[in-house]
Order: sequence, then C-alpha cells, then structure tokens
Amino acid sequence: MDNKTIATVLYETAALLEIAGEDVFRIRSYRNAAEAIEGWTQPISEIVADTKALLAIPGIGKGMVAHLQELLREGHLKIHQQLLEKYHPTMLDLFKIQGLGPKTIALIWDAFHVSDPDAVAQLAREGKLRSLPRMSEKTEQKILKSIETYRSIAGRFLIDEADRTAQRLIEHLDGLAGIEKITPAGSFRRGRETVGDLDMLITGKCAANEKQRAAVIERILAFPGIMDVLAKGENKVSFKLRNGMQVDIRILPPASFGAALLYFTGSKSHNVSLRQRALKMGFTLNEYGLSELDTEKIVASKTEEDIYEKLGLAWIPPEMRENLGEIELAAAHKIPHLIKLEDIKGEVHMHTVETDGKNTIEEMALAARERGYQYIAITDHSQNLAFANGLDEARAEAHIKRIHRCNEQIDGITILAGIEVDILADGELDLEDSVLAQMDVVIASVHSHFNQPAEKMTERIVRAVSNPHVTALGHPTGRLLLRREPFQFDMTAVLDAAAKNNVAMELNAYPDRLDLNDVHLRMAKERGLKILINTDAHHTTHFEKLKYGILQARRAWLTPSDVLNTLPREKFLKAIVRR
Ligand code: DGT
Ligand code: CA
Ligand code: CA
Ligand code: ZN
Repeated sequence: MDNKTIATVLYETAALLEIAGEDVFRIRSYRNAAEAIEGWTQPISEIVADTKALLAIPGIGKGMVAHLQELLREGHLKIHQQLLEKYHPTMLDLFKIQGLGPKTIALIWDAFHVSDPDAVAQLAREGKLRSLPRMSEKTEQKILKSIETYRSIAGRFLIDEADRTAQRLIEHLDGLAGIEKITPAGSFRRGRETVGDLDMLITGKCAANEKQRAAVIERILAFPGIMDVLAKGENKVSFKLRNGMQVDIRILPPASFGAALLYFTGSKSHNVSLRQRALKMGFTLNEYGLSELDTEKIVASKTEEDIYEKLGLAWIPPEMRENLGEIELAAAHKIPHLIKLEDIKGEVHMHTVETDGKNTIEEMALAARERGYQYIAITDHSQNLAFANGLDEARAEAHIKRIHRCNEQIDGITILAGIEVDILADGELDLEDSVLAQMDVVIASVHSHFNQPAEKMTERIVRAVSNPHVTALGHPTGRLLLRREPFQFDMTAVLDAAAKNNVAMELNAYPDRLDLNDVHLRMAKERGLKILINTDAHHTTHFEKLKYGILQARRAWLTPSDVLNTLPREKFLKAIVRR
C-alpha cells in the first residue's frame, strides 16, 4: 500500500467521523496524520514495523501508529470500514462534490438519511434542501450544478495515475511463462488527458496454453488493490481497483495481436472509418484481423503496420487516431513527423526553494543536465503569490545574481534567469518592467481572480501578452483537470494577440494541467504561434512528467519545429530574445 492510499483512507475516516459528529480533536488527528503521510517521501510500508520511526513523523501519535500497523497488516482499517457500513460507501462520492462540506452532508444525512449524489440531486430538485438550516433556493441550485460537474468528471482518472497502474501491472506480471508482451491500449495509448478505464493487452504463447493462461489469470487476480472483479472469462479479466479505476485485460494469441491492438486502441470513430475503408476495398476488419469479404481469408492480423498497409495507409501514431483527418493523411503518406520526448533540449518554467519549489537552483540544474538538457530557466513566483513566498523586486534581483553565479559554477548546462510573473487582475504584471528587463525568460501566468467575466479576462490576458518583456503565457486556461474548470475568456483573441506580439504559448505538461490542450494547441499552430513545453517542475523528479505533455503535443499533430524548446542552445537563445 503506497502513502497516497494510506492518506486517502485516513482522510476518508476523518470526513466520516465529522459526519458522525465526533470530537474535533479526534477528527483532526486523522487529518493531520493524512497530511503528514501524503508529504512523507519514505514509504510508510517500509517503516511500519519501526514504531519509533513512525512516531518521528510529525502529526503521528501512538494511537495513529496502531492504526497504521493495522492498515498495513490487514489491508483495511476497522473504524473506516464500520463508518462506511453505517453511511454506505456512496458517502465518499458526496465528499467529492464541490461546495458540499462534511457539515452540509451531515445535515442532509440527519434529516433525510440520504448519502449518494443522485438522491441529493433529487432532494434539491424537489426543493427539500432549502428547509435545512443555512440553506436556500440559491444553495440548492449551486449544489445541483456541482453534482452535474461531478458527474462529468467522476470515474475519469489523470493520465499519470493510469500510467502508474499500467506500470505496476506490468511489473506484477513480470516473468510469467508464456507472456511475450503486455501493452496498454484504449484512451491511455492514445494519450488522452484523462482515462475512463485502463485497457491492457497481453500476448504470447499463454493465449493458447491452458495451464499458462490459468496461471496468468490467477496472478492478475492477485494484483494488489483489486476491490471488485467485474468479469472473468477464458481470456478476459475486468476489475475495479480501490481508487475506483476499472482495468480491462485481454489475453490474445500473437497471430491476431495487431488486429486486437488496433481495435482496442480506438478511438471508436477512427475504427469505424477504418472499417468503412476496408469494406470499400473488399475487406472486413475486426479484432481478429483484416479478411477478404468473399473468401473470409485473413490477409493481415499480426501487426498494426500490416493492417494499415493492406488498407493502403501509412501506420498512424495512436495519438492521432481520433478521426480528425489522419486517415486521409495516411492515405497520402503524409503523416507528419510528430514531436518526440528526445526532441526537447531544455525547459524554461521551474521553481526552487526560493519560492514554492522543493530543490535548489543547483539541484534543478544538475537533474536537468542528467536528463541531457542543454539549458533551463529558473522561473520562481512573483510577490502576488504570497502563499508561495513570491519574489518582490529586491528578492528577484538577488535571485538573478544567484542564478548567474550558479550558471558560472556548473558546466555542461546553461542556466537562464527567469520569472513566472503573475498577471494581476487588470492585466498589469506583478513586477516592475526594469526588473523584468533583466530576465532571460518571462512566463506570465494568471494565478488569481479566476472568476472575472470573460470579457474582462480576455482584456486582462491580451494586455499581459502585449507587455514586451513577456516570453510566454503560462498554463493559459488555468484549468486543473478533474478539479477546476478553465477560466472563461476568448481564446481566439488571446492567440491572435500573442501571435502579433511574438509571445509563445506554454503547454504545461504537469498531468493536472496539460494546458494548452490538444484542441487549443492546434488553434495556436494554425496562427503560427510557437509552443514551449514545460513541466513547471517544483521538484527534480517532476521532469519525468514531460512525457504527458509530449503526448498532448502529438495529439495536436505538433512537429519539432512547432516547439521552441526543441531548438539547440544557441538557436533557442536567439529565438527568445525579446522585441
Ligand atoms: P475511455 O476508457 O473512456 O477513456 O476511452 P477508450 O477509448 O479507452 O474506450 P473504451 O475503454 O470503452 O474502449 C477501448 C477501445 O476499444 C476503444 O477506444 C475502441 C474499442 N471499442 C470498445 N467498444 C467498441 C465498440 O463498441 N465499437 C468499436 N468499434 N470499438 C470499440
Ligand atoms: Ca479505456
Ligand atoms: Ca475499456
Ligand atoms: Zn503557475
């Protein structure tokens, strides 16, 4: 059990205790422990036998140590289970609805004994919630809207979470007899920003060998974290994990692997178009292969390349398979050379301990050099972001000096001085122009006043990108996937203004953001705008997340020449010199 899962159980226990009207100190002890464990870098599972080491974690007392030991020994916590039984597990869904805090949920529970989103929505529609203390018709409407938003995101998962699950599964099945390869398919393989369920394909001799296949299925069912087995057949297993993610696994013979991979990668509409094309050419296409209509003879099935080729098409990268014109391009053999991870030569948006990052300039630089980067820019926050300890003019200037010094001391990488400057409510930037002028890279970002009317927000951002010191607009829509909607503004007007002012757009690769998204990236490319792909790293390990940004760039059909930080050092420095 990883720290995140442990923290989740403790958070849920705290929330359920609150519903039960328990003592505030008791509730707080669970919440404090959850917070501490979430931020603890060492796996609790490794130190669980060492009571002293557990007690050394701030916020963990003797009682909590016993709970942790029980949780890791039994795989669950008795009090957590009892509370879930009392209130029904759907209560956990209610906690995920914005604006519904434990106090309101407790009120609703006491009055109506209702504990799931559908039932609460029903009460709101019937006007029954307004009779409760501190509730009104307006709060009823708000709750209805929140439940709607919740439904549209519920059951989807961030791409990095799907990635971790896929990797864990591959490791879990490592070394079993008869497995040749394990390949993710579905929306995850297409690089979609969120994933509904995880589709995995296993191929090898085990598909035809009953004993091996049974062993593979048995091992799959022993995967840690399985809560519920949904289907178990000859060559298919579906299950739900404790975090709610569904995983569909299929076991396939190598002879039809290509056809199955093509089918289960989707998208559905890409598959439909391929099937129509096949029919016109006198073939049928299904998950077993491409076969001649009249003789039913299979003509291609082993690899995707074989099938595309028989259909007169170049192989299409999975990220492009959305039926948005990629089949026509493949027919003309004009599939672009999409950007790859290795094309990126540096990153220019990252934070250090000077504001809310976790590592020093030097540590970030060494990690970047280790990745093979030729350059980075350190871009800490500006003063408006007080909770992140943002820099005022004096600290920013001192920081520039530190960055320059570090650049002189470290060989093999160029460390540029930059800033992520806040775009204030009126579109002014948060630091004096005289300070911004000393920066090599200025990323301008909105971090406050998200709820301005669209017109005001558009004006605000247009004004910001018109400042001659700005290199790029950071995480332009401000969305947090599955948590916060993008703020409202006219994207077209902003892109046009950025194009006019030669300001680049960021593709923030952090998996919670992926901002700009694929659609907006395409709009930016159409206007000749350049993209900067950055992880917005707050820790040396965050550079690893760049791959999720690359997937979105590929979904937008971007090539290396669309992305500024594919340029080698000298060319990059020339490209970011400001007007
Ligand atoms: P998701 O899971 O909602 O993020 O999206 P997908 O694309 O992974 O969808 P999923 O898991 O329902 O199915 C995986 C792939 O299997 C899908 O992309 C195409 C294929 N597939 C599933 N059901 C059908 C179907 O009824 N017709 C066709 N043509 N393909 C299907
Ligand atoms: Ca899926
Ligand atoms: Ca599926
Ligand atoms: Zn930011």
